[in-house]
Amino acid sequence: MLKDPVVDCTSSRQQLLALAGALPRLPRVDIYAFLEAAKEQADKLPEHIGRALDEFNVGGNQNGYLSLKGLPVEPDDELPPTPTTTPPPADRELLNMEAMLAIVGRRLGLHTAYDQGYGNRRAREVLHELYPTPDAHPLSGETSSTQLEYHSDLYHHALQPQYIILSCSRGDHEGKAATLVGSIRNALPLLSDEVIERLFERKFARPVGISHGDRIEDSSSLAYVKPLYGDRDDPFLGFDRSVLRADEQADKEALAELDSTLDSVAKAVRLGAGDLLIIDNLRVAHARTPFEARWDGKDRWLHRAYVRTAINGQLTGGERAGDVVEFIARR
Ligand SMILES: O=C(O)CCC(=O)C(=O)O
Ligand SMILES: [Fe+2]
Repeated sequence: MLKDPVVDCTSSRQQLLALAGALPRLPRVDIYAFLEAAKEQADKLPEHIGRALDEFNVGGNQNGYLSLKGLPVEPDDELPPTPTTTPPPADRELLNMEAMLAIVGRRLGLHTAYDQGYGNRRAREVLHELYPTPDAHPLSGETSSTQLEYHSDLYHHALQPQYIILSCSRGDHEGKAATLVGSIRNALPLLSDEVIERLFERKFARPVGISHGDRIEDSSSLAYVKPLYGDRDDPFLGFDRSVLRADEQADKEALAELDSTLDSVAKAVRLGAGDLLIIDNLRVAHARTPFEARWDGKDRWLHRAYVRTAINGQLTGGERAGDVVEFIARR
């Protein structure tokens, strides 16, 4: 039976605040120490939350995400204005939803920063911020008025992280922004055998210099990805509607069918203040619908981190939460 992928945390508010209160106040000053402290608190999570995370961590679920609601976000007037530049200053005090991102992530695995292959400084941070900007690159999470198309994060990296965690300090004003999660477990039965075969066998070029949140578009360096890989009956997925290159007509059609099928099965998650979303980045592609930014200091504000687990060769021993992984192109 399909379990409801939503965990209501409202009743655990005080306990969660106590866990957050035990973390260092300045997370960015010593990220290793911060995430080590988060690990200690992760072991003390309220039972029903810890159990839901542990179960999800064993083999995921059908829809490819788990959402936590009712986490102890600050009252809106106690939050700083939504940022307009990143990364935040190293002396910015810990926010409750950053604490939740850290503690939940440490229950699941190791927070990790990724060099994306072209010197993007922001990518080397472990704790990311997502907020709309007026002149956002069309493929970046800083967009607002346009749809952010289906993609997996860092699928061109050989050590692609299993989880993307998004936690929300502020939702968008109108509650319109939806994160769409299209699970390969739901899409696979709807794809033709011929398309599945092609998506397993063909390698598609992915220019390394194009990334969400970066403006450098050097296409001289390429990674190669198979959109489906692993277990034929329960495959992993690595996909980007906007960026993967196909020359042959049949390849283009296979990618288009994958895209529309993921969209047809996608679930919409609207992140509001106090919500946290764990995306199984190896089994889904995600997108975000357009919304209206007002640039009034109260725009949508998410915190994000990537988490590695022992799945699919991501860890070989000796890794720590807080590491920065150098770029290794998928081939
Ligand atoms: O804003 C969202 O809900 C998702 C953003 C995203 O997918 C990204 O930044 O890569
Ligand atoms: Fe993304």
